[in-house]
Amino acid sequence: MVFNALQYLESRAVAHGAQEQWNYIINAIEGAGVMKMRIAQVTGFLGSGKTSFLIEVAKEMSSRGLKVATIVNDVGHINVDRRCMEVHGIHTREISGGCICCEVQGTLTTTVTNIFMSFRPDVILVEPTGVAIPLGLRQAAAETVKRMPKMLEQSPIITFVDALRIDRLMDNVRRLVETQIVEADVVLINKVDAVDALRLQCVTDMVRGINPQVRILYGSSRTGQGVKEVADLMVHEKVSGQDMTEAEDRFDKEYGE
Ligand SMILES: Nc1nc2c(ncn2[C@@H]2O[C@H](COP(=O)(O)OP(=O)(O)O)[C@@H](O)[C@H]2O)c(=O)[nH]1
Ligand SMILES: [Mg+2]
Repeated sequence: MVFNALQYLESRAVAHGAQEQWNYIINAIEGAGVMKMRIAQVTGFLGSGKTSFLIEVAKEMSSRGLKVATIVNDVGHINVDRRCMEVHGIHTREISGGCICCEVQGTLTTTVTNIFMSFRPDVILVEPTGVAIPLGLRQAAAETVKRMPKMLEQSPIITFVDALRIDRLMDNVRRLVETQIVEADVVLINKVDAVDALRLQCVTDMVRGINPQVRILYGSSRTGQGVKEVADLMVHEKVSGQDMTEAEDRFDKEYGE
């Protein structure tokens, strides 16, 4: 509703040659602290604890008076994640038929726009399939933001690393796990309740070996560790603007013909 009205007013302003005045008004609204809706995406292999953690993050945000919605994306048939989220009273939409980081990138824009129009949350949490890579997610969200730049903003992309299973994953799907870590804005080493200090150090070293600069957080949906930090980061920080060209070149080199 608000968006429709703003879009209409902008078109009228442009038609009357008043774009400059319009920009002034919009800047004033933004300056007054009206928060843009956040698109906050995570990635990480199936089972790394994304859904469990996002439920806690959504609860934390709600307790701060923020309105939260989620988008879950599944290539499979029955979306368990959607049910999990809805059981906790979280407004959830589903994207199926492929991964939003590649095959159905455009669907993200439509889904985000629909949620924005109907529910107007402060934050949309996006859980893609376990094989999504940050570059594709960043591109998909960038396309969406481009449609409504005054209304939307992209939060940093968080890659979940399962402290319990990372070794096994490195044996079986090394390239995917490495790409998810290399392209992340932030890595969340998850399920720290279930590992000891030595193990945690090993996992941290492994992540650092793959991406020496990346910011690392530690999390557990069981103890609540990291939940507040992640909520803060999703609400207040912007996507790092990692050089997409560099990532795209690397992608072409690794996956191209
Ligand atoms: N020990 C432990 N197990 C967790 C934690 N979070 C999730 N799990 C378990 O990991 C499994 C996968 O969790 P889920 O949230 O569905 O992962 P997703 O596939 O990444 O969404 C489930 O069996 C959860 O109970 C955690 O913080 N600690
Ligand atoms: Mg899940």
